[in-house]
Amino acid sequence: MGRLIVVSNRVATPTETKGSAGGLAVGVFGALKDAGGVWFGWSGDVVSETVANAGPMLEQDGAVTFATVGLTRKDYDQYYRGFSNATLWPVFHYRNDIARYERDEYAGYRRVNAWLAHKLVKLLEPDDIIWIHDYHLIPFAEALRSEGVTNRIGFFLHIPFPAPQILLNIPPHEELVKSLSCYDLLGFQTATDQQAFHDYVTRHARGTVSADGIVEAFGRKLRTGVYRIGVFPDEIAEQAKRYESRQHVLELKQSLEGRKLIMSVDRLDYSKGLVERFRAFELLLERAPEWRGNVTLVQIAPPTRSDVATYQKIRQDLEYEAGRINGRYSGLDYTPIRYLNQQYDRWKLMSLFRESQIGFVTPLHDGMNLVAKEYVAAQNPDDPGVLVLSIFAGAAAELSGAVLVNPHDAIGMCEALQRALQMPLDARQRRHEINMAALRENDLGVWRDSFLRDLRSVPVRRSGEGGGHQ
Ligand code: ADQ
Repeated sequence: MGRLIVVSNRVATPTETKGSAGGLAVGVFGALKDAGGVWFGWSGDVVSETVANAGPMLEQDGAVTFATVGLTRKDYDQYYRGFSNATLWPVFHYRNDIARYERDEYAGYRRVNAWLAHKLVKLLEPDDIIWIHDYHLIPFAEALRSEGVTNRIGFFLHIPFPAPQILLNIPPHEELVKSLSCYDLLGFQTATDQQAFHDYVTRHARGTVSADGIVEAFGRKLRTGVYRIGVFPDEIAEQAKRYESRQHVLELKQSLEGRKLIMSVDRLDYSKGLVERFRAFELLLERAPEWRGNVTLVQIAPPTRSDVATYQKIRQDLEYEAGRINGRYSGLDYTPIRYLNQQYDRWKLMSLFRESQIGFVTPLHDGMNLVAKEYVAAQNPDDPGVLVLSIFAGAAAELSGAVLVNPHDAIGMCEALQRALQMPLDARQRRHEINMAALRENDLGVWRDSFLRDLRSVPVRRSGEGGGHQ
């Protein structure tokens, strides 16, 4: 079995993969440890051109090499802050209204992909398989192919793939899909995302799609599949239980004075539906006065990408909404919304989830949403909380025990909260069992292993076959 090469925009450090990191870093690292290999990507640092060109920096941990490079200010602005996060991210989350397109940023995006690929080539061995992650790196395989690399290369998209009409808003949409067709295997979070890609191929690229997901387009042939990312539910359950009587949980309990607790945890991102969520909670207090003073929403939302203008705006909007709602319904001893802009240790989050009666997860669009899965896994099976989940989270396709809501329907969300707050124990337990069974059937290991098995089974190219497997 050849080594595994993982490429992602950011590389978790060896320490992160062992401790507080989210499931993804742990899952990917597990595969790397098994096969041996390299995890390659951006270090997260902005550096001078000399330092950037001197990379990659190598750090060894057992059979895994962590290889990282810094980005220059220009590369960071064009590739990361620009095309990745001000064009691709909003459009792929159906927010054309706040997306921008700048030709020089797109050129920078392609240039950085080509530069990163060039850096990686030197670390490759002939029978390595290469797994590229996410929207920052769409042109990566094309860049590797143009350097003569014939290894198997797979790509997993962590975010939604938009319907063709939406994708057309990005002027070089065809080049992007052509770049995707240079992979041997394309993985999506849900069947809806895979279908959207197929629709683009048949309607806009004069390509064909067979029943087993094989796509032929741009003179290339590739495989597509659905690989739903998951968590390790039993590990989370164990962690949540182990930390349930720690100081932070006891303090929270004491401060709630018997009030019900609704928990929400997200990166501070406009795709997560935070403003709509606050308004639905406000509506609960407005329409059901018996809950005033008796239920608290804890929203944990650490800022991300804060140098992208649209992220500054969502932060201001939320601060305004939290202040307005708290001003309206607070008492001397009661604050309805506790809004915290902080990163928390994973184990702390899981134990807080276990303390709560509702997990309120309402993105407007989300590839999967691991918080929804973590919330379920962290519950006490003897007295589980209820997951109230947006139909626009990828996780909604699996978690049929959740109370599903449309985040654009404030009254519907308010009614769902009321229902969840009053749900009897036996109904909560039934829903929890259904959700846990779904998490166990499709855990993080299944996601990782099925993607890698499919990638390893792709026929090997002969040199000269740069384009796509035949
Ligand atoms: P994200 O948009 O980051 O991921 P999500 O799937 O919910 O969304 O993952 C967030 C992770 O960060 C979770 O593991 C969560 O516990 C952790 N986290 C969030 N807030 C935190 C905080 N305050 N402190 C500590 N940890 C925190 C992208 C896509 C998703 C897709 C994932 C994985 O947008 O749709 O599910 O990748 O593919």
